[in-house]
Amino acid sequence: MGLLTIIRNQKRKDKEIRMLVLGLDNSGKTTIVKNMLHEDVDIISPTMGFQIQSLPYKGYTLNMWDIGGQTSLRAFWSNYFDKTDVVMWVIDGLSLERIEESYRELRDKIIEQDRLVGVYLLIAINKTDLIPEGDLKSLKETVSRLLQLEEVIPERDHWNIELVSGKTGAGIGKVLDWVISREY
Ligand SMILES: Nc1nc2c(ncn2[C@@H]2O[C@H](COP(=O)(O)OP(=O)(O)OP(=O)(O)O)[C@@H](O)[C@H]2O)c(=O)[nH]1
Ligand SMILES: [Mg+2]
Repeated sequence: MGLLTIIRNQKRKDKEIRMLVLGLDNSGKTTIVKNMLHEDVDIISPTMGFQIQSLPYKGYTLNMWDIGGQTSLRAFWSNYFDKTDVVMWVIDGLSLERIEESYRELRDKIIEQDRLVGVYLLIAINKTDLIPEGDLKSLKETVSRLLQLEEVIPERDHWNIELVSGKTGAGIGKVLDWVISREY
């Protein structure tokens, strides 16, 4: 290994990314985080406050703030905004009747917040293990159409939408790779 490579690797090792995991209650935030940590995803209860989990991933340290999504807890989300690099917004792909509520909260509490300007946004459509394979493409298109992120966040490299399953781990690697490949 050349000196330059060693220095470069060292720099990457130091790289810490702060990611807030947000979204409505029951969308699967904690399940996704536990899956990322290779922990048991079968015994999970609603998050009443928040939990910080650290994941070493491909030379980065991803500090994930898993925050409770129940209505009464949403007023406290802004307490965690400082120094955020990425927001992962989790949507329950099974309960599309709550997509309007999810979109409203995403817009009001995240996208329109001055303190989050410039932060990367990853939309994770979760619970895809319970959705027929043939419906996934149109589900992603429907969510994309509803959120219209290209209008509110013109920088195309600043947001992304992925289909995931916190239960099976499908799509989780793609999410992590996208997160670490942004410019910080
Ligand atoms: N089948 C399936 N169930 C899931 C998946 N992700 C989460 N669940 C279930 O959905 C429920 C809620 O999951 P949580 O991870 O607690 O959701 P949360 O977003 O952290 O909820 P709060 O902490 O209340 O905000 C649990 O019963 C999970 O087992 C998934 O990918 N597939
Ligand atoms: Mg939770």
